Amino acid sequence: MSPIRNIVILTGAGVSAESGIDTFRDAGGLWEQHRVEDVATPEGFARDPDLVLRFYDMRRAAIQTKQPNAAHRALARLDAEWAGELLIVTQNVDDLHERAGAQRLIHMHGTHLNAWCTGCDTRSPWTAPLLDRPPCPACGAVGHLRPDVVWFGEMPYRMEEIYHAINRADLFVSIGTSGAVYPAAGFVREARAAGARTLELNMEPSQGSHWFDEARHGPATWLVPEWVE
Ligand code: BV8
Repeated sequence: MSPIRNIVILTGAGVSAESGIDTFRDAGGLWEQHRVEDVATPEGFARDPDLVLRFYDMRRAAIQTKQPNAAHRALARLDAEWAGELLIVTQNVDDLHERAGAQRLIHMHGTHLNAWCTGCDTRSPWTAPLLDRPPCPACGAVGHLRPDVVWFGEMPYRMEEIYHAINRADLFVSIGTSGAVYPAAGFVREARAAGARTLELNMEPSQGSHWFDEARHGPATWLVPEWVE
């Protein structure tokens, strides 16, 4: 078995579940009678901006009250100590990976930490509600701020860097994701094609479980520290 030098780790909502942040599909993915696919889309935003801004204001406020858990901390420790290449690609918009100390991190679906002004195309650090249409800190325009998250039909961030890392990986680990959303759900196949070994750590088999060389099922706060040690 060739030595492991380069690692890519994909995380999803399951890695933050034990911090008290709701996942998308465990609770049936329903929120105020809307599925995340309906709310997290440009069409949904155009149709009912208040509903979408309220959805994100609620989640941003909830995230601010949560703490990283043992899984985030174990990944941050691995990131700090791993001498080879390592990249954590998270689908999550919470900032628990960085608050646990992770550095080599990409938020492919954006982050709740910023607001994006579609007027001047600037992303600004943001913690307040967007529902009452505050002015953009950069250009002062009102009514152009949206959450800096990637909705369905929008291009995820930094895909070139992600595929570059996957193509160099010796090990690909998927943690706490249902494998329901692409392109993230396809990364395991890219990793296999690049010759990487693949491992799934999840509460239950994901939709792509059969693509993994190995799968361990249970809570992330047990599986991840055990795997990192
Ligand atoms: C794009 C916004 C192209 C931010 C999100 C048909 C076939 C294939 C693809 C498509 C298709 N039709 C449409 C598409 C594309 C679409 C897609 O994949 N749709 C799906 C529904 C079929 N994808 C897109 O549109 C993407 N963009 O393709 O662009 C393009 C190309 C060129 C130019 C322009 C565009 C964009 C996708 C991003 C959408 N945005 N969120 C936010 O609000 O957060 S997606 C949303 O779901 C979240 O961001 C999250 O990242 C994502 C996946 O959810 P998970 O993280 O996996 O969470 P989930 O609840 O599903 O699962 C949790 C898991 O954890 C479970 O397995 C559970 O068992 C486990 N778990 C729970 N507790 C624990 C645990 N595990 C361990 N321990 C625990 N304690």
